[in-house]
Amino acid sequence: MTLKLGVIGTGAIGQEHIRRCSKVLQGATVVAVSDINLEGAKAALTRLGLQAEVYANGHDVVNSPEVDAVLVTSWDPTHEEYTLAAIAAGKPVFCEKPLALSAEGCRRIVDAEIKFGKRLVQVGFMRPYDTGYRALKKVITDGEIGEPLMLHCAHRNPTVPESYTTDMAITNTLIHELDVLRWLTNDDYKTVQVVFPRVTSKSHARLKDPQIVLFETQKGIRIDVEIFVNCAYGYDIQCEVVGEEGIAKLPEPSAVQMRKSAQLATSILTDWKDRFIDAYDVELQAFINDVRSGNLSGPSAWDGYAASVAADACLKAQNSGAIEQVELPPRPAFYDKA
Ligand code: NAD
Ligand code: NAI
Ligand code: ISE
Repeated sequence: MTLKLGVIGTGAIGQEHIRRCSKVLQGATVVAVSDINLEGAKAALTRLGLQAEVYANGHDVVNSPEVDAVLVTSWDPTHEEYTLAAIAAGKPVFCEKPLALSAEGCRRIVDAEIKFGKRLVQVGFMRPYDTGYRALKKVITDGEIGEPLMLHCAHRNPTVPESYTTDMAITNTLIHELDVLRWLTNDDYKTVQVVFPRVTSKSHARLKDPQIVLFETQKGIRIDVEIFVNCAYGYDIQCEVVGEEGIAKLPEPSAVQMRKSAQLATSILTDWKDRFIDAYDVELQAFINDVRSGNLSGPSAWDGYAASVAADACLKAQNSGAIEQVELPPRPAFYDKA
């Protein structure tokens, strides 16, 4: 039976996910959408050549009898409300990152899901589905570089809009590393400090850019992540793991190398949509398949919560300048893998 999806939020990634669920992936169809920008939602469907019910309110999407499962792709501050509504309706929900704007908000989702008694939530952390990150994890778990000691990472966007502020470097951008590095190292964060270098002239008054975030993990691994969202030159994700016996680096996206005009050049992508296009396909196909078979297995509400606990500590560290503790409670047995 085809899974009927309702999508809340038809902006950049909402449109991408509607396109892939309708035209690329198997086993699903989009039957309803909503956006506070109603005309934008209608225009998106027209552009994609699709027909679906358009609702003015996201709760109408959740509660429509036509909708089997929900995708939340609206702005970050709306995620908690719609995810809680989907759980209340007993419907599976794929929620884009962050699951909520605070650990407290994520905890409300975790508690609601446990009370419901069955996993309903998958968080849109797509990097664990990326072939490069998967290959890097295999090198580590196969013991090829020995125990990891240090990680050097960078998360660079060419530019961000004026609405993007200093805290969003953590809650909207670093949140990907907060999830994927836990997964990669099979470890949890212990402390964090945020350091602000000289601000780029390409930023604005409400955004300190770049930032350097320094972690110590429970096992004693040291991690540095550079977040630089006005780096100008491209969309660039770096991750280098220094182990006891060698170094493993996240592969670069494949690109043709050119010798031309006395230069050796390889182009760099400029958009997250292209950098992780395959990972988004794989994560959403996994969600569709898991909902149809009745058991969700992707990034869980607990993973969303764990990332947000670390994010809250990063926000505190941004303001204090001090080394802050990351205190993650033990994981409930409910989230143990079957
Ligand atoms: P966007 O600004 O293009 O889209 C946001 C949409 O939300 C807009 O269409 C806006 O009208 C709508 N919206 C805002 N408030 C609303 C409300 N109250 N009710 C209904 N609709 C509302 O942003 P985007 O780039 O598509 O990002 C959307 C979400 O996806 C964000 O949470 C972002 O963090 C996440 N995202 C994830 C990735 C990823 O790599 N996983 C990439 C991009 C964005
Ligand atoms: P966007 O701003 O392009 O789109 C968001 C859309 O949601 C807008 O159209 C907005 O009108 C709509 N929206 C906001 N509140 C809403 C509400 N209450 N009900 C219905 N619609 C609402 O943003 P973008 O880039 O598409 O990001 C959307 C979400 O996806 C964000 O949470 C973001 O963090 C996440 N995201 C994830 C990415 C990833 O790599 N996993 C990449 C980009 C975004
Ligand atoms: C965006 O929302 C994403 O999730 C992208 O993957 C990230 O690189 C970017 O910084 C965010 O704004």
